[in-house]
Amino acid sequence: MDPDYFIHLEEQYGAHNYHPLPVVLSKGQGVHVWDVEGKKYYDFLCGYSAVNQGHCHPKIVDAFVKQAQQLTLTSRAFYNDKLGEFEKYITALFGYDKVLPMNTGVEAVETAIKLCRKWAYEVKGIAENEAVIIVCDHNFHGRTTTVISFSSDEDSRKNFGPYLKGFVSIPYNNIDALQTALADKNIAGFLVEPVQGEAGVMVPDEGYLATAKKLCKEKNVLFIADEIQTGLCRTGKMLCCDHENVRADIVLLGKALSGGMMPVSAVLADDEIMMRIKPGQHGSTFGGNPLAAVTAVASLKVLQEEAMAENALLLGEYFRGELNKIQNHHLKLVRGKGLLNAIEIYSDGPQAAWNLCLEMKERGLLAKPTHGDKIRFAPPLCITKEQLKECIEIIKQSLHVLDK
Ligand code: IF1
Repeated sequence: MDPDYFIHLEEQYGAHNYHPLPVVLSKGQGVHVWDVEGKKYYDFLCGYSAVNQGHCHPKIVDAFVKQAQQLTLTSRAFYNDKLGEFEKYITALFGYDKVLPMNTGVEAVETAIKLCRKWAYEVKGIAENEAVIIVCDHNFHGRTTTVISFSSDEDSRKNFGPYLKGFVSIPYNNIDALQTALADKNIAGFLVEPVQGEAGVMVPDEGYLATAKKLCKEKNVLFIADEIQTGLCRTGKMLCCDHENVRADIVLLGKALSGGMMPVSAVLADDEIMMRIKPGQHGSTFGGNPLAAVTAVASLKVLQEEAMAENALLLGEYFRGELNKIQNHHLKLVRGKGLLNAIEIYSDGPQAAWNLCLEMKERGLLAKPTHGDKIRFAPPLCITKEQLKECIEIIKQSLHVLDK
């Protein structure tokens, strides 16, 4: 099939809210995707870390299909025979009293904001409507109007006002700035990405998360870890916070929680926080549906059965080591944690990174720039060392395109 036919359809009939790389995909399996002309690629974007387990993982697909033929949605007006099993499984796995199931990642973020505020008023005793949540500059937590209210990215927020109050933004990876912000008695929570993904895979200093959690505890402020992109083995541990043995007060999961099958997100917290929400005070039509519950359990089991965190840790170190050996004057730096990595290139504009991605596409590897001169590399966590070696060679050979 002619890829231009499909591109035209999206151009003609779809909102132009993305600028995709010119490739039309029709099949995915493991670390690979195929375009409509049958060309095979390594997927190094991986659904923005929603396909950690690999595309169409057979065990997840089987669980999904079996449940899809049984019962997909009951709403929470009734109980079903799959939600409780999922809730028991995930709370035991992560060590929290309760889970609140939602759908998209940003719904989990919104849920955490509501939980944090309710806890602030009803437990901490902050005056109603006065709660403030600390966020970090260059954050990405989703695209609802609440969440873009505290974005520092003009593209994400311009002309979407008026913006929601109750947030203060501080520099990321800056303990002094956090300590200063925590002096405000109305601070209810600190919402942070353990590694800033969209900002270009910004890895904080060793100890940042642990110190931040300690300072929050001292001030009775909730530490809210957005692990929607960094969680589920992506950075080499089940949760990125595990690298520093930090137990967040609220943990947000999404993306790979369903192995890329469907939107499934979850908010984990203990009873003191979670039980502040009473019946009828929060929810969503699809939140906690049996299809999502079954798919999430299968997705979490695959991550553990196939030791994907260990693989991400080892191969991430190998990947950064090999990229750092590449002698190319265009390559400014490599950074990352586990298999969440990015390169920064020297360039006089975003075109260079785009051209590099086009060249890698021609050579069989799909990746996309984030914020101009950075390219994120996040393959499925089932990738082998041999496959990664091949991909490193593709990246290395593609860099010449920057010489033009
Ligand atoms: C897009 C990237 C962006 C996230 C974190 C919450 C959410 C995300 C840490 C919201 C979503 C996605 C959104 C997608 C591109 C991608 C992304 F960093 F992963 F690359 F945008 F920054 N917290 N990230 O990363 O989850 O509601 O999307 O399920 O909007 O273009 P969502």
